[in-house]
Amino acid sequence: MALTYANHPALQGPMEPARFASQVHDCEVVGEIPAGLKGTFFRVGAEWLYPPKFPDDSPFAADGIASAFRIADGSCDFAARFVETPRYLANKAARRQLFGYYRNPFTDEPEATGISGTVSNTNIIVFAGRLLALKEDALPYEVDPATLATIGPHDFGGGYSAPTFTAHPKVDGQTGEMITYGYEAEGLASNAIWVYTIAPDGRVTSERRIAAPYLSMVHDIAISQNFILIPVYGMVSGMERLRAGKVHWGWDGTVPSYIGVMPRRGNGDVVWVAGPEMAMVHTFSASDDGGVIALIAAVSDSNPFPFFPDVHGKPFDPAKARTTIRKYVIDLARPADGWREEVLFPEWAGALSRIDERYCGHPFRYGFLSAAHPAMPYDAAVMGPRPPSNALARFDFATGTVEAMHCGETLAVSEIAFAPRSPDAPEGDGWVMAFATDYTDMKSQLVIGDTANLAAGPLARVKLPFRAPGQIHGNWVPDWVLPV
Ligand code: V55
Ligand code: FE
Repeated sequence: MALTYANHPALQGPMEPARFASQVHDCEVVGEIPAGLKGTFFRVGAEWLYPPKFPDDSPFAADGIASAFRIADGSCDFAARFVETPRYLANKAARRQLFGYYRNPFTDEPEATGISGTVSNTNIIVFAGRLLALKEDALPYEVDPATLATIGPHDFGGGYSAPTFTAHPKVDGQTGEMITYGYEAEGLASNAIWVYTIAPDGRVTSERRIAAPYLSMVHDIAISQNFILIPVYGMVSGMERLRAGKVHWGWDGTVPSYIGVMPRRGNGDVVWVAGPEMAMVHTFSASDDGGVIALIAAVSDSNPFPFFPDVHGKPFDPAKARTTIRKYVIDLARPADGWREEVLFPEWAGALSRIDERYCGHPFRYGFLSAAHPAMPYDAAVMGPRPPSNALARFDFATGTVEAMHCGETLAVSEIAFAPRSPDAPEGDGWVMAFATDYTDMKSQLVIGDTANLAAGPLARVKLPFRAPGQIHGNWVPDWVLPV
């Protein structure tokens, strides 16, 4: 069958796959990249090398493509390259899509039997000197930071024994220790979560095997000084729905949500605190004081993903998918009381929550979000009727105030990244950046601003001469972690 996107309504216009690897030496810069900004912005996104077998499949099943903006001395080089997973290589050789619905091997073509269907498209991090592209249904894929060439799956020298690894591991900002986990750790549709600590040199130092109240998407966790917080909510699956040939997840608004509270140290049990319907896909961070935990997260009232349909047939509700910044307080003396929820900045909508990572696992003051706000204008004739994320905002949780940089009326802005001004700069002081695509000329750029004056607008726009691959998550890696 000829390769075409015509019968894929979700892959038109700005969503049309940009399937090429690319390299741009010395990008055009409008404005000035700050002289002190030195490092690499690594990002990873999802691009269909071959269109999905099913036009209604989840975009989360598209192939991973890693990219890098390398910044030093006021200039920037760019490169992008597919992560060469077994699935990517098999499809490339067959010149067609061999895999079926997102994380449902029962829907794969016979030629895909025995080949991993993972796509390494969700996050990309540097840890213990290695660049790792992450997808929560498999091990990390190691990528060469200089060339973006794929090296292969990474299991921390055999110390990491779960078959799956989250896209959102947490690294303690003071000790450098990683707290990470894999869910569906005992096979497809299992409710097993295996939790690990990994030393800064990459040695696995502990493994604990727990069971979730039910199988759900455990996309992100949070850590405080003393606890690991594990959100479980109605994004559910099971062998029955997989055998029935459906996309991996469905939304069930009738099951309780939980936040699992697990001690970081020792062998204490996880306490599952229950609450009403919600989807806590991403967290900012958490802190604890005297057994009272405060967790801040980006949360929606119900299903945030239209491509994972309701299991009871309820229509998707965009209002209930709106994601806002919320605080959850749990008193461990009274876990049966559940949690107290507070919406902190109700006018700001955004799902990709970030902090100054140097404060991960410790009391923190600032959150960062690429977000939409009624006072941030956009050109509806170009962008469509839904307010796009077009502002980069820093939220002060101590004072309840927010500072924001408007990026442009015709820009769709991806996740924010924060770059500290120096290794020991005060919390939240430095630069923000985000990948964006301008819908007027369909070309991409990296927008850079200074936290000292976000309202002044971007300091620099690093311009690409094409629309670069989309992004799920990205991370700024300063030159003091990985030399440019
Ligand atoms: C998410 C993204 C994924 C995935 C599961 O944003 C959850 C949440 C890009 O892939 O596979
Ligand atoms: Fe994520």
